[in-house]
Amino acid sequence: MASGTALIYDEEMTTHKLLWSDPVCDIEVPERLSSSYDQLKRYHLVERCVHVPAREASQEEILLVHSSEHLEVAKSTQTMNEEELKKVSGNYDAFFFHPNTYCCARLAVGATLELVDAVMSGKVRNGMALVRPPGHHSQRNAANGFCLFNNVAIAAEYAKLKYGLQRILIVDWDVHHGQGTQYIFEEDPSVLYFSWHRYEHQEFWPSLKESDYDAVGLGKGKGFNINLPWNKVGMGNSDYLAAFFHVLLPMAFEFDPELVIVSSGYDSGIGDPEGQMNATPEVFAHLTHFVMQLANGKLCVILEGGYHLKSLSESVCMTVRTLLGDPVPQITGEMAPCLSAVESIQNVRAAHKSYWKWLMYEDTSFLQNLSTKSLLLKKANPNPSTEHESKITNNDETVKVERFLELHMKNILFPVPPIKTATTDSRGSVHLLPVPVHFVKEIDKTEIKALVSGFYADIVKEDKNLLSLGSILAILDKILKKEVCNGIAESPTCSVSVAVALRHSVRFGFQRVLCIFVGDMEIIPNTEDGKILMIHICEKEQSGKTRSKHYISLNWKEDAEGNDFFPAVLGFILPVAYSYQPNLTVIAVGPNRSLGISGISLLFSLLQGLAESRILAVIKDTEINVMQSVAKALVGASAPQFGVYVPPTQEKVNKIKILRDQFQQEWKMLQCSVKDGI
Ligand code: X5A
Ligand code: ZN
Repeated sequence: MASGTALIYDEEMTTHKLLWSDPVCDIEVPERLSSSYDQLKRYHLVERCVHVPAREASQEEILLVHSSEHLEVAKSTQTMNEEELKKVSGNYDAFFFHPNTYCCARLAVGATLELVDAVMSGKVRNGMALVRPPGHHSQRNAANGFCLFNNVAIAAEYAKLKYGLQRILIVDWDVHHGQGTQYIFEEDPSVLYFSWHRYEHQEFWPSLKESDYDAVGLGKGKGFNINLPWNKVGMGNSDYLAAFFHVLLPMAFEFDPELVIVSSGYDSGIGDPEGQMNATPEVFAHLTHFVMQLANGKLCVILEGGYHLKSLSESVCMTVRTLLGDPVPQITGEMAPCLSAVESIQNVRAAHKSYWKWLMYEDTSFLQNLSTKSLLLKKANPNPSTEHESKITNNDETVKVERFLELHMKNILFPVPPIKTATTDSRGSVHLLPVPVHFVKEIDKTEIKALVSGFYADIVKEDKNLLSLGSILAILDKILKKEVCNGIAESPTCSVSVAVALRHSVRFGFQRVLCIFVGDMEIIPNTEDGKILMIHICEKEQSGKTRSKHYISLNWKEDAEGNDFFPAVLGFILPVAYSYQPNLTVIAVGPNRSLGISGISLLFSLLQGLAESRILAVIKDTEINVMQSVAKALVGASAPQFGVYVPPTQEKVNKIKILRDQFQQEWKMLQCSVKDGI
């Protein structure tokens, strides 16, 4: 199993620069690369990565995507004087040539291909390439939008050719539409292209009709082009996460890529003069964490845009930290997507209904009114920023964001524990893990009795229970003290142990603990004070439970043929969990569980995005066959194993829809359509 994270950076790519005055192009500066790299050094991330040298791509490699005419023009600029350079540059929409541009662009492509090789050969698990010029606007025969060669598109063609790949996912989280990439793969079903972008009803550059949600691909490629247009500026963390939960991730898991390439622009982050969005750097840790769950972790992240140097470099660091497997920082801000975002999400889901199995039962009866609706919204709201408070327009704002980020990053950075996972040393299976695991010494009996005094006193009378409680509390203490990130314990009395652990966490001072029960268990703790949110996944209908937003019963039996749990986790559990923002997640696996190992692994892998990745796993002693998989998911040492994707039945899709309707007022990240009067 591949491990390690590659980092590709070559100072040579800072030599490409604008030689004359051009207010459109002057934000694409060499410092974008050097300041990102400096910040990576400051966080000691460079030394933790595997250095992979860049190389110049060959002409044949560039011709995988581009015409020979385009290549020849680019080549000819090497010997031009400033006046000639300016003239050729003028042939394109937003591009500038420097005598060294051709060399840099070949290095940018070559760096991207080297990263693909490092990941595909298993030399590393994943990696990032810091490149200039960027690529995603570049087309077969034209430079465009600061891009000369389409680095990511060439990499996808290269991976298909060299490694025989049949399914590649390109995630373009740059704030601009990668129309170049769309054109290149429009008819190609082997490349799934996802892009969100500032659109403002076609007002924003490049102002193309084909950037809208109804451009789904052509011919055989129908359904493999996903456009999520943002019709307002100021989109933030919750809008981006909602887009992942309700659009990208379900499609991506159904597509089941063999490799993921990210067109990683950070102009979608706060402070960027182009994007004017509000997402803070830590959101990129979450986005990265999610795409790491695909393609067995094979992930190449390639820099595209990003023009606010501080925002850019902090976001790059967030991405690289996450690639390295560090805990995911807590997301900040109110967790509710804005109305305009929900409208866009609803539209793209409707547009793709006939191409994706998980969407086939979507209700699209609202569709006939859609276009008029958009027009009405547009007219009624001529100022695109009215829904969002902050809009960054000038230099003052840029400096303000710099100061904000300086403080903000101090608040969200936390020491990384040297050891990620704690367990007790009673079970052989966990010892097989290839990474350091902290073996916790059990707390002595009098100490436990003191800890649980006052509640559940009768339970601790039995010696066996006492011992198991002791180990759980010992592990929990390590998590609470941030000595470890997560932990696993087995228990003969699962629900009681969890009850004690929850109590203990709340007494420690946690305001919100998310508790997921898998299996038939009696659920002891009360949830009235809102400090605990329970999600109970079980086969049998749980009757007699009070209807409370803090107790949710999800009746689900995983399909025997494979994993059909994806839509439930992405479309329900994660949105609820992200709305809640827990300080700790406790996952208990008990008897008669209706989820198989693949469903449970999925749960553990994806919930690590919450609570700074703090998870306590309590496994009933009869279920220890899931231990190994849970431990693997928690230490993050191996690729995620979620089993074969099986589309959910109509009954199951309806189940999610009913729950969503029931809870979306309370847990707002569930919202993915506007028709129910939100
Ligand atoms: C790579 C990228 C933006 C071009 C904007 C032109 N290009 N107005 O972010
Ligand atoms: Zn961009």
